[in-house]
Amino acid sequence: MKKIFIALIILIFPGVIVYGQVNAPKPYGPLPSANQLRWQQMEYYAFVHFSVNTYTDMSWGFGNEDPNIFNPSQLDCMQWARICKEAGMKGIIITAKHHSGFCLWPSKYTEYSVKNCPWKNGKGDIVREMSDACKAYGLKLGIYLSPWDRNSADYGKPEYITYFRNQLRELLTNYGDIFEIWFDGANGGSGYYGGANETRKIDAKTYYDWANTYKMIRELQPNIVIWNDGGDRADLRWVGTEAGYIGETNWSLLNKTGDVPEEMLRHGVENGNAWVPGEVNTSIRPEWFYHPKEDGKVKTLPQLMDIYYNSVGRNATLLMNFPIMPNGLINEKDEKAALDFAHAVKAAFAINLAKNAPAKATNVRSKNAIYNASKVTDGNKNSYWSTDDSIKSASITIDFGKAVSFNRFLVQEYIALGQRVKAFSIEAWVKGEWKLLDKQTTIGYKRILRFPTVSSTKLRFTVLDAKACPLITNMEVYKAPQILTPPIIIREQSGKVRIIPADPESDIFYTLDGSIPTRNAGRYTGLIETGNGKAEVKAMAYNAVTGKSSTVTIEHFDISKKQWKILGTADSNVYAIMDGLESTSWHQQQNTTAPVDLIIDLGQTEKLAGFRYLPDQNWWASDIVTNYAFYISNDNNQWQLVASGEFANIKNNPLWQTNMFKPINARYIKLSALHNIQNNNAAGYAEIDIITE
Ligand code: FUL
Repeated sequence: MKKIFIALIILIFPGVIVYGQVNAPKPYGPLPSANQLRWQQMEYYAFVHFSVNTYTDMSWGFGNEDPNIFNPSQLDCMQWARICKEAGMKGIIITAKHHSGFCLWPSKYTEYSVKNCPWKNGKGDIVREMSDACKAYGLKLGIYLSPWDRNSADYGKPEYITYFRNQLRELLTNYGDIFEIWFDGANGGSGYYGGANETRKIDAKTYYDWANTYKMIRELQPNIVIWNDGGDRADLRWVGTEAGYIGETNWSLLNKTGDVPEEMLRHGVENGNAWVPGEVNTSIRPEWFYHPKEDGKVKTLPQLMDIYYNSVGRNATLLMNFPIMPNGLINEKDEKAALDFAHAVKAAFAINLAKNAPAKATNVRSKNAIYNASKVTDGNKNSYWSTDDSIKSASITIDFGKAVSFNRFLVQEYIALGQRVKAFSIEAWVKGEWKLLDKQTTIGYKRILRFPTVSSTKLRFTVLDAKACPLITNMEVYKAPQILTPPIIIREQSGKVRIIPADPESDIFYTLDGSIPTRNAGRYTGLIETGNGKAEVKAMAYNAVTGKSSTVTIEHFDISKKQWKILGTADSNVYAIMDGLESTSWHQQQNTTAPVDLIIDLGQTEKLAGFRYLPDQNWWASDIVTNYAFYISNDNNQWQLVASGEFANIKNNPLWQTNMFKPINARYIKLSALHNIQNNNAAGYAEIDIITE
């Protein structure tokens, strides 16, 4: 009886029973583990870097830092967790031990930890406080335990591996669930090593015996994912850069064994035999640890948005670092940047124009409704559109029912059954034909495309090529507001003014008469002639669609440098110091002993009242002048000293230095570099300027 009933059902509803159950797509290639899937869905989480080197302004501790310097007066892990939560992050990875070897928890196995520092009289435990704060804010906790330990006397010997595992056991046993463990690849260099003060080299491939360490980790924390740069293949991969992006083509695959050159870190390996997805790690400032000189270098909103699209939007997760200040808090500028970023992401993805929109596909697996096109707009992460096994190229058309404007497209594969799509395109129906908006390669867990705003009634998504029948679980369409960041205004040596917009889609309006620019002001279309005199330029970005304007950028420029000549060098690169661009610099040859002179012929006599110096703006910049003498002349022969002194705090804060003096007529100027930060005979400059009366 039962058999007859089933046969009847099959006859009446062939799609549902025969194909729906029997003909489900098979997994293809390596698959993510449940832990990797859960991790990927976190999308965005934080790093916090804090150690003894926070107090010495160093990137890496040497291992000999006195624990007495570690004394945060306001340490508050709740503040860190609150900011991360408000910023939309899902977890925090803390540097329980960085390369210095100093432990933020009172490890039983070393004296080099919080138990021997003044903070809380040695009774504190930052990992505990972090764990409690994460619980309070519903965040997951991750641990960074540096395999390289520049404090340990045993580093390099087998005993160290026991020590390392003992520490791991403490961290993975006493602080609740740990979602990710982070093993940095840096190791085997100079260090304190218990007083040996030497260089120790290890064989990273064999020394740590990762296989047994991994076994222990998985026993202690079955839900963890392991990140390991340089060791045995773990669950996640580095992406080859700390600048905040992964390749546009991004396979979540590598090979189980073998070296992983940068190319593979960035793009994965199309036919790799292991699932090893990418994690984009970057810092909200240039460096990982806190340095006061970076207070003016917190990443801007447009930079952070680019990082988002180039990480989460390219099938990776985003691990964003907050350096903790010596007082134990996240700096307010970093907080503001992270919250502004979160608001901008929220605003970009506020209204999904494709939600529940009717969709049609050129092929549906076995013509079965459970795989049809509507599955990509139903908001259900467990349903997906798929094609017949033989079909590796097919389209879906989403019909908005009316003209809508959009500039973002989000698409997701059902990766539980493998990453499949090799190439795809999107088109908009414009004036009776399909207009190509973008053509890309991989999708994976999530891919987001940005393109200029288009108005259309329909969108067509086409899988152009796939490893096996595509499984697409989600598509979303948005109209993201423009990011109206104020433009940058520079004056080139020619005297012409250049305005650089933060967002190429916005219009720029400017004034030269001191008035506030409105959209009735001059529209910037290219270099602006401003003559040779002083100039005051005000500019703002304007969005014609929303009618919104950015704040106004105001720049006051002194006389143009058109006639200036730098004397005493044949190096054509020297004019980088008057090109208006802060990112370019010029460094004098080190073939003289200090003072190192920079002599400029202004081309005509000017009434000088001061000068300005901007040192090289690169993070590892050298040749920054700390002590100077400034001379003027009318004949390039007789020189008169008009100012001398020190550029206070220039090392920590390498900003524009301005020095005024009693106005005086002169045609030639000489900036004499007496000392630089590294105490040798070099002098470098990003920009030089004068102030006339
Ligand atoms: C790097 C380390 O050497 C840095 O200090 C930092 O911890 C970063 C996240 O990883 O390789």
